[in-house]
Amino acid sequence: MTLVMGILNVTPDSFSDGGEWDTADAAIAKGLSLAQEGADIVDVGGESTRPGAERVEPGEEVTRVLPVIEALAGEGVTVSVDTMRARTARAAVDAGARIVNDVSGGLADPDMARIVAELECDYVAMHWRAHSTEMNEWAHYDDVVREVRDELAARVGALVAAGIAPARIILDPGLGFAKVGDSNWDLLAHLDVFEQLGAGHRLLVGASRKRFLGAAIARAGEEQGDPAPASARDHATTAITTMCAQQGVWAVRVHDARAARDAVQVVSAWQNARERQR
Ligand code: PMM
Repeated sequence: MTLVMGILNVTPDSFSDGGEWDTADAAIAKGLSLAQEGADIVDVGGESTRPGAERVEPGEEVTRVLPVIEALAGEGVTVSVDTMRARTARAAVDAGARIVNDVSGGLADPDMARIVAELECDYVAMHWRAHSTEMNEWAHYDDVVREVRDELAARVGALVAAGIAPARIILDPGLGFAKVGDSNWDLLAHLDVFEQLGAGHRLLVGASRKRFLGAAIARAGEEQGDPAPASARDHATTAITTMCAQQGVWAVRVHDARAARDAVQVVSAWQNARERQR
């Protein structure tokens, strides 16, 4: 069954939930409620990656996430840390995180692959081309599916060469990261291409509340202006979760854990009925 990764951004500026959980106590309470609502994993991040975001000081990033990770792991929650920095990854795993979720797939920090190999934890390698301040300048593709596949394959090669076990690597097409408009739909419509990459890597999809969903559900007349705001994109997100679960995606990264959990269970009930008929 597809796992639900609940998003916990301990940042003042994330694009859709920034500023809500920027004290440790509020973030811990939110993390526990995500788990209670059905998140199998809680993804704790201390650095916003929304388009245009500036980087956070490394010390500040660790200060934001560490107490939250320690407390959630102490309560038995499976925690991933959303970071591009090897130093943060190491501190987080020492504090109880079990998965390193690196939106740069190891490109932002030359030490990341080696440290993750040493930590022997699971590692999400997302497709990435550039930091948030310039990523939209890198959003041109002749064939987005082929290029993202090839670039992810190159990352897998480098990660495995650095000593990370292939079974530890989870791949993510990186929706919204150096991708605009239909590129995101092209990737979603061809997820099978990524499943076929190398040694049967698990797949993670992060579509929650992203801009391309807002554009897809915009009502007549809104297309030219602001697409549906982030807060109005949860039903669209759940539709994506349903499609991902149907395709056997390993996990979806979402803000609304309960809705995702419901969708995953509905797909599972449907698939079980199919099996019974065989
Ligand atoms: N998206 C965001 C942050 N981290 N991690 C992975 N693996 N995949 C994603 O798509 C992803 C991510 C940006 O969204 P947010 O600001 O709502 O956290």
